[in-house]
Amino acid sequence: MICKYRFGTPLETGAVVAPRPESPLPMPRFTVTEDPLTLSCPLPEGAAVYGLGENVRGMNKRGWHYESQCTDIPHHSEDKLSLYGAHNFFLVSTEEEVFGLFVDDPGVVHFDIGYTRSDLLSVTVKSGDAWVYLIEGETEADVARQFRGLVGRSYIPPKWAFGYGQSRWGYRSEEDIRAVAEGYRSRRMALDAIYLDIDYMERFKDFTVNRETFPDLKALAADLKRDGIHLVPIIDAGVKIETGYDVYEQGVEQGLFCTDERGENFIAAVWPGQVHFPDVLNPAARRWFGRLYGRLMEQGIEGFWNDMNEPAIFYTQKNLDAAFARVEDFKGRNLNLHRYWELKALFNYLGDGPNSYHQFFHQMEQDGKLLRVRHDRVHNLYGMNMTRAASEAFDELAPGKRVLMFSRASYIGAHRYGGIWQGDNKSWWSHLQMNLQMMASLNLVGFLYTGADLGGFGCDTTEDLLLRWIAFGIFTPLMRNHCALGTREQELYRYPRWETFRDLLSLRYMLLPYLYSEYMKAALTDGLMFRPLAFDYRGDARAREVEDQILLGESAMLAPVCQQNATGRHVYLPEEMKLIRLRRAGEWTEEILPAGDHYIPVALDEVPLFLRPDRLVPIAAGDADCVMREDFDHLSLLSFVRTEAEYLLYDDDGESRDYNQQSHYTAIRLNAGGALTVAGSQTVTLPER
Ligand code: MIG
Repeated sequence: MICKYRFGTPLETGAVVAPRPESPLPMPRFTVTEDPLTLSCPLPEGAAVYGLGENVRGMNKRGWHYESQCTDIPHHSEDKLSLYGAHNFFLVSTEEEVFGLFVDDPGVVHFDIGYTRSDLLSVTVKSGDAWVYLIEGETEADVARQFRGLVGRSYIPPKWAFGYGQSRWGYRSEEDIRAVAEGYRSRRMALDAIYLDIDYMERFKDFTVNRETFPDLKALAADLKRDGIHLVPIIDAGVKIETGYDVYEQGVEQGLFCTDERGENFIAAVWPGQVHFPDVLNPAARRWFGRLYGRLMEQGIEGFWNDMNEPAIFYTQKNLDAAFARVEDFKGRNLNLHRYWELKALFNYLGDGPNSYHQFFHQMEQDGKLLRVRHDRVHNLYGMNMTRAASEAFDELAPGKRVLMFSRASYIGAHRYGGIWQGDNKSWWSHLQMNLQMMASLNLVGFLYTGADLGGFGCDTTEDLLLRWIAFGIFTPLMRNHCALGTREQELYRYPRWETFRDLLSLRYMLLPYLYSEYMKAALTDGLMFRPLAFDYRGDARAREVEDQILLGESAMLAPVCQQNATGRHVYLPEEMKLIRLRRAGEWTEEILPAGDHYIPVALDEVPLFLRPDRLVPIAAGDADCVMREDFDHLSLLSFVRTEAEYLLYDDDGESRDYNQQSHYTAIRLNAGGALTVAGSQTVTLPER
């Protein structure tokens, strides 16, 4: 059951797609206080709190506080309150009951989850205006499903986007890109995408291509595509101010940029230097900006990633001018420490944050009319609307087709338009575990197409960390290895154990029938592909505490090694399971383990997969070098059958949006005696062993 409550004068954010009547009754469960608007409820001992999407710390969010304020933040340490997304949905789960709360307001919202007082949860809405939805249900999955019914179906990418992708900030030219393709292909290592970071552009100008370094993008894209590799360029939020640059000139002429307090186009600086921000909260600007993606699509591009759309701001012109004006006061003076710190701070807060968000304005659509709103009031909607602009344009530019799109910043609702990646993590072991934890939290708020920069973005990676991270990454829908300019090279073929990497990649392609089925079923039925153990084993107090294992789809549990130098790990099994040690496509060993605690040795070239009783995992041969060349018609099974297991397999052409066809499903049934029945278009046989 969902009840909707109004506080103050809420804005229409576009998060909700299934409108509901406002409840005439006061809100139960929560105590409401004003100035600032705060909703509080007791947290009983043993209650866990899940959700809040992209944030640091565990899947159970209890014991810290968080703030929805989309931020370009390259240090994902435990002291952080916000990352790039604003995902104001959580659920409180006790042994007796589950309820969820969605706070729909695009300004700063603060969540104190047992931080100030361990037995109290409180949500503070800075603006005082919000639509609040209270969702009650039987189980976590049930509350999550109701929530997704409210906010709409999750984005579905093309099937090739489930393949492996290589990225690096620092690929400077066509030669660099061809060398990466060659690095993988010459060793017969699978690869479906190479990402273009900002260096492909001409002076960081959106929708341009540097003709010196990429003389013929169209030919390059076509060549790579013949080899099963898609080129995926980045698009940044800021539009370079440069006379003669048509995107800039069109935006100015048509009045489609954000403005400052005097109504002039607002000037900030990001990679291109001075920029204007397209006012994507205005439908006309969205239409204009979205259509520009077509320029790259005409050159054979079928996927994009949207960056810097919190929006990230290095400085605003106003803040920079003010800092320079004040710096004179310090010149030639004998500065005491206090004054010295003041001087240093002068140039520290010129961009991201409250020092700039009040300096610009949008023409936001509200009830069919345009309303001038100051940015800080609607900050968390910017990234979503940039991605929405692209997504709405794709409907026209590539009708009926799927286009790969994922974003850095997001708000709830953005999960309909694209996926998100988990931002600038580091090559730290703790961030491998955070990748796992965020999969669960992000699924809960609707983002199914997600993954982290495998191997870590910042810092230098190591071969063993990369091996362990890829061993987990083969399960995440977005499987992309990405790293920062200046860090150690991270392409898998460069490492002494490249053959092990090749084998790990083959496992991804082998598992695709399962991963794709689970993704599509989760998207089409508002389900959760990744879940904490506690969701499926509700009565199990131990399961509630597990933060480094995760359920993947209906059949599998994952327990990756996340520790340096470890040759294995402790694993908790809530019930009897079959441990499958995967080595490469077609090669694995099996062992049945009783419920309880185990220490499992895991070599660097192994991937442990735990199969639940009476469950199946359909697999392909895994011998192709890209999704397009994998045979999905002739499948086999990983199975753990005590009595009988059934599995509903989903497959489709991977490109069109024609999802609701009965013919996409194949029903597989296997009993303990080994009798297999298959109804549908795929051929499934039992593996020879
Ligand atoms: O200020 O485009 O998160 O993935 O490589 C850094 C360069 C800008 C941040 C993104 C990262 C990307 C980088 N970008």
